[in-house]
Amino acid sequence: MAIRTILEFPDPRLRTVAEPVATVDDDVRTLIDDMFETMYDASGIGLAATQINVHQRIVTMDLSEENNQPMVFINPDVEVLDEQPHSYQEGCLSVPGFYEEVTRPQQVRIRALNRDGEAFELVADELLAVCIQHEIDHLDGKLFVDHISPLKRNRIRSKLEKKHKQEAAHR
Ligand code: QAP
Ligand code: CO
Repeated sequence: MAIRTILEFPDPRLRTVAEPVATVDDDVRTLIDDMFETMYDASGIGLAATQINVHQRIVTMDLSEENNQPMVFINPDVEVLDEQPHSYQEGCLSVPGFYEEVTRPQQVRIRALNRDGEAFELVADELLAVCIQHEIDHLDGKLFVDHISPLKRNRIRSKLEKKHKQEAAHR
């Protein structure tokens, strides 16, 4: 297993649209293990493969307090079941240190493959509904900052660019 580097906004590679996984094989399962290790190491609750610069449609998630309920979604898709707008203060491992209210549909049905390549579906609301929509956005090259005002987004971009310059200078 390995911890991979997480890309940070405004890295243009985060704008790549990921390809569906054709076969769930051992290479895919190794990638999933690396995603969990990277996500837990960074204290995240959700990670899309896009964020580690792998452009395949894979999401890892663990919404439990104890970090003992790993969930994986391969080629995930959602169908909106309840359009009712629901707001949540979102964050992102690719936008570290920034949190903003994002409004999304309240309830969705998720269809995906598990790590054995078997199809499953489940109805999601609350944090799971927020998180899967946020992660599928990553697979489509989108970020939660695309859902907020351009003014707020540009402020976040400047602050992260400044941080990246400082990190580069100290290396
Ligand atoms: C996506 O985000 C999400 O800024 C997962 O300094 C977030 O795991 C879905 C994190 C909120 C729904 C609601 C962010 C860790 C983790 C940071 C994350 C940070 C350290 C974000
Ligand atoms: Co994110």
